[in-house]
Amino acid sequence: MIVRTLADIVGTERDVAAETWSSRRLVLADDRVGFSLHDTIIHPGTETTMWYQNHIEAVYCIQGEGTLTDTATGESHEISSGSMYLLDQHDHHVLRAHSEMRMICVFNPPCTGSETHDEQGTYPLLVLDDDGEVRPA
Ligand code: 9YT
Repeated sequence: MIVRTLADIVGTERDVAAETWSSRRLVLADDRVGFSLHDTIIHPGTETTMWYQNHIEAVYCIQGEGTLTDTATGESHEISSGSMYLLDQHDHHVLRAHSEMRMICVFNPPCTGSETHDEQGTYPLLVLDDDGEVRPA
């Protein structure tokens, strides 16, 4: 059994900041359970374009309000505490945060730790080898 608190993560290398968000990574690939679990803050007034071409992500909002747009269809959804969205089709999407949003995010395959979006809003597909080294899949 592994027990961690958010306080254990904040300020460590598992606390990854980008321009529009901060992701506190509670479970990562090196835990070897097949998914990663992130407690993510989306900064208010920001717009983030994302496209997880290599991952499936479930996002559960527990704080704040924003608008999620599926770029392919143009369909928008209002997201607030209690809303979940599952990017089961590697959906290209935009999240506009009207207030500070706090999201619980699950990635499969798991993130290895330091992933941030490339210019397309994609995370690279990285794996841990048997020696615990991170390498491209
Ligand atoms: C909601 C969302 O996808 N934000 C981007 C950060 C990502 N979820 C992460 O790595 O925690």
